[in-house]
Amino acid sequence: MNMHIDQAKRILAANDRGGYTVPTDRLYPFQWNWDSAFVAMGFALYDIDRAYRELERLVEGQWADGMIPHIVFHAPSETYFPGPNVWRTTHMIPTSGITQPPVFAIALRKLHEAAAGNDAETRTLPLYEAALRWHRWWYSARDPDGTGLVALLHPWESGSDNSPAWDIALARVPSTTDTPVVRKDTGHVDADMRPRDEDYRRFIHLVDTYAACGWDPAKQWEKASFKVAEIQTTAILLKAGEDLEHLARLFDRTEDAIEIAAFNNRTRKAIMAQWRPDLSRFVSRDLISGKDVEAATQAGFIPLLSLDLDKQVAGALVSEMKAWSKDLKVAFPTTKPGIASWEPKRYWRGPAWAIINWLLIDGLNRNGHADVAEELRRSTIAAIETEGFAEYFDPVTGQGCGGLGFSWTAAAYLWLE
Ligand code: 9YW
Repeated sequence: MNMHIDQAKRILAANDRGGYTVPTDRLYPFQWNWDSAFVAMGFALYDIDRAYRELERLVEGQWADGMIPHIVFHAPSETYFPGPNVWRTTHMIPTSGITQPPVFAIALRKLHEAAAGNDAETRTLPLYEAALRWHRWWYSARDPDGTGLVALLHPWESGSDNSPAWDIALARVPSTTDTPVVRKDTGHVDADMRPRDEDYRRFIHLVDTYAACGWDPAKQWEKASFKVAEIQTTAILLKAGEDLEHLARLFDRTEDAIEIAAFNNRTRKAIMAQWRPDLSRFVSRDLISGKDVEAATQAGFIPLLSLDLDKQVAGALVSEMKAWSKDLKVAFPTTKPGIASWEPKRYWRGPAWAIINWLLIDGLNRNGHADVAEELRRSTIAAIETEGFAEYFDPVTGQGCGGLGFSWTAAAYLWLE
């Protein structure tokens, strides 16, 4: 048996805090939203009960308005900033006040299929209901004008915190804060690999602003100094929406299925309208300036995951992906190599991430590029087998960076191996 599989399972077991999995010890000591969705898919390969538990525990944090927060603070810890006292939310179990990419329903369908019969439906249904409420929240709170693209009010919601995609939009956010910024992350990981202090001050400025709105979505929408209709999140929402629609039909929830299909159709068209042939990528839209976000990041390729693109568009995306990956030890870079904002070790400004690769691999397979998908799969597996289950990888040297013993890297390994 492949010893790395054993190791991946051991990491997931070691990061278990009682039915939920922390991304890694100390650096991220709580339950994170999209991490748990990936982790649940990993568990689904060998422990379906534990896979369901992961999503069930995440849903304990779901708000009355349907939002599933980006962090659920099940148990106190002093090793992370910002903790519950900074977020000032009012949910029964302390949570953050923002959300994260909705991978949840993608995971749920996989769990349901892995559970195959038995009590699968009983276990899946409450989670299906939670997912549907969350998707409704996305469309009402984050697309009040019905454009089909959903907006983020905080870079943390993208899961790609300090991506160059935010440089212009985030520069408008004041770097003053009411809350002292007492970072803990740079005590765990080399500061060169992390977002800068200035980024953190702006991140916390936004948290202060939204806390002052009492976390009311309409008030936040009005007060937000950061508002980006985001292509990666929207593309994930559409794939999750397809999987949710599939489950709705399976459970004979015809009205739900019609409602979800309408979300999906609107979003499909809206994403297509963000295709930019001159860039060979899809782009986000900055809702404050009204301009395209042209920064060259991985986000522009994620629509492969949820659209059946015509040959020409898929071909252009793939050629662009190949150009970015040329000369790299580990694909796929989160920023185009060589441009001014490219920093191969600094978090979301260049490094390769196993979970992003997972989404891209699924998207490439969907769009008839199985050969490129296979190359990316091998590159991801090789990086992990060489360097271990690091948070992410320097694409130039292959070095494993950030936190170690990382849960979603372990889950990605199990899934891709
Ligand atoms: C933070 C846990 C999370 C991920 C995000 C990643 C980082 C930092 O770590 O967020 O303080 O929330 O950017 O995608 O979910 O792994």
